[in-house]
Amino acid sequence: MSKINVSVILPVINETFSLEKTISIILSDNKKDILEIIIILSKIKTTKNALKKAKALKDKFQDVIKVYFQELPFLGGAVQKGFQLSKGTHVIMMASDLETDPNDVKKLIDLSKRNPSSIITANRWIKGGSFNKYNIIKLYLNFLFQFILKCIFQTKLSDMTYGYRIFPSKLVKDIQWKELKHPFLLETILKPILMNINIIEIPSKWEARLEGISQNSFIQNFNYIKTALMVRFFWKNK
Ligand SMILES: Nc1nc2c(ncn2[C@@H]2O[C@H](COP(=O)(O)OP(=O)(O)OP(=O)(O)O)[C@@H](O)[C@H]2O)c(=O)[nH]1
Ligand SMILES: [Mg+2]
Repeated sequence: MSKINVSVILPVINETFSLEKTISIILSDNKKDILEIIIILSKIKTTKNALKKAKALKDKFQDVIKVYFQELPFLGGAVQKGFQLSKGTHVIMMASDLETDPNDVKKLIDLSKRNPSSIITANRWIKGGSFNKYNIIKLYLNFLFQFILKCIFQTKLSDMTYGYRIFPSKLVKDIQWKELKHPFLLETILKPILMNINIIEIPSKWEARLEGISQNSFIQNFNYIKTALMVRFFWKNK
């Protein structure tokens, strides 16, 4: 078992109690392993209430919570800022809207200790995983898209669009990222696949958010196809 310490990146737009619950579960389950929780806010889009909540949480957990504003726009821009700032040996990418179940952080960290150079990624499609209140059309399209990705990337992974994973920090700092919007979540697994990084899956239960709305419109989901094709056919690791 390796000694690791973890930076958790939490992008925030309109989450208040969801952000608080996410943090309280992460800290109560993993206090010893968490080096820092990096909250990334948008100066333009983050709501007043979410900003207030983030600041209050930072005051409450001064030794572990850090709050920053993103420079590049959108979700990809926010997470990329978190990657740059992270000081841990490993970094967790997840959401603050409770759609990425914070109870699974412990499993991600435990597996990462045993496999420190691997990526451990959450999967809603394998046994033990599920979708609760997911849009039915999106569910079918998601299944079909995972199948296409499996074929073109020659991989056994079956949930490449779910942005809930732990990475060795050095890996995410070394890769040059391109996407700024939601397809960034997909880019963070496709590039490591092409680099032959070992990737381990754990089942996870997706649950629709109870507050705020997603920043991803239905039509934007089709941009994931472009990302997949660009990475597969035009990306070269430096
Ligand atoms: N700082 C920051 N956070 C963001 C941005 N876009 C999304 N987020 C946060 O990132 C997390 C995931 O984004 P969502 O918009 O919920 O998208 P999603 O659930 O991954 O995507 P869908 O399942 O397609 O709705 C949420 O906690 C958002 O508040 C952004 O531009 N800046
Ligand atoms: Mg969400």
